[in-house]
Amino acid sequence: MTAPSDFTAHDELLMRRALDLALLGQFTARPNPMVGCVVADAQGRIVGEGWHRQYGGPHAEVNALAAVPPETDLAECRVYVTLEPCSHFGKTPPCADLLIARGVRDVVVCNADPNPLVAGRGFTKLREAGIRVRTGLLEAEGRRLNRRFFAVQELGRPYMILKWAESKDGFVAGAGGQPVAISCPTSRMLVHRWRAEEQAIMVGTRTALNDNPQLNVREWPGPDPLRLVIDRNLSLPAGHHLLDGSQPTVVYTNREQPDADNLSFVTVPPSQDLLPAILDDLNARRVQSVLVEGGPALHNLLLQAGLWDEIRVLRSLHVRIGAGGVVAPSLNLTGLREHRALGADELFVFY
Ligand code: AOF
Ligand code: ZN
Repeated sequence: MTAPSDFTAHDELLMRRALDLALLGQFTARPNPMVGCVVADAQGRIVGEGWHRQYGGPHAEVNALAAVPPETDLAECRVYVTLEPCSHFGKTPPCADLLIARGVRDVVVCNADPNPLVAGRGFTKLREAGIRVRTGLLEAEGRRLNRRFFAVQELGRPYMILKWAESKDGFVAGAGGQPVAISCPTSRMLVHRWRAEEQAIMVGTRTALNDNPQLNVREWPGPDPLRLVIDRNLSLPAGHHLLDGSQPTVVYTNREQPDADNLSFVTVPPSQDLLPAILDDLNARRVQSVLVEGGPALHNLLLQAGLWDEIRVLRSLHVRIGAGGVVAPSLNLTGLREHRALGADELFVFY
């Protein structure tokens, strides 16, 4: 990694632009990482930029270099790219080779690529060609942007986000699991945005039974997530939203049940641990992130297993449920990264 003092404010400004571009691939690049690239001339002016738009399509560097006017002398330019240029032949040829062939002499990067097919080889290729390569600019921002990709590459499982809404007095539902409207309309919209941002959304049996949730995205633009529900004994009644085939849904069960349209049943024998089996299945489906919407039994299970990366709690400022309600998971955590008012709620984010 390059010392932070080696980068100027101008470098940082241009790398922020590259990160902004990367985000434009949010829904289309996965399971590839989001990557942005900016080419600046000797005066530091942007002469070309691009991002990885589509899984299987050209990488950010290819698009950025294609946007540079042909008369530009790339040897005088600096290339800012948010991820280490790749060194392998995947669905596309190596970006490191392209940068070398086009005569680039100066490259700045946020993050090394954890993909074992690359993992430093991109840097080596560039340096062996005599290119100045510096890395680590806005490293934390780059990791946060691609936290789902990094989780899969480094932890071998999807990025897990636990989310719940709790009343002012710390309950998530009324007595016997009776659903209670806790969140304000602004929070509800935000939750739909969160659903669109993750590839899958998961609930446990009790929440599925009590709430009959649709787990789709209605209050925000964006794709519907894959729905995941744990239902060991196949207790969800026909006619339940999660079984309606309206969007792809996976049921994890101890029983055997044939798949139907948009509905697949994954049998996990009772002798087998459920969570590892679910993670294996999600890896096989190349799911990079899961928003776990409850209930507290599932949240507590994941908390105890250490299977979480981020926790988002919406706490009402006004709604009280009173003794007898379903108690919210208890958190004894450091790492509160965000705490703010959100309409009639407060949002707490831990990671
Ligand atoms: C880059 N620039 O914009 C991206 C990179 O199958 P492929 O050829 O698309 O390669 C996918 C892998 O390439 C992906 O897992 C990651 O390691 C890297 N992504 N690399 O130089 C890019 N998206
Ligand atoms: Zn590449």
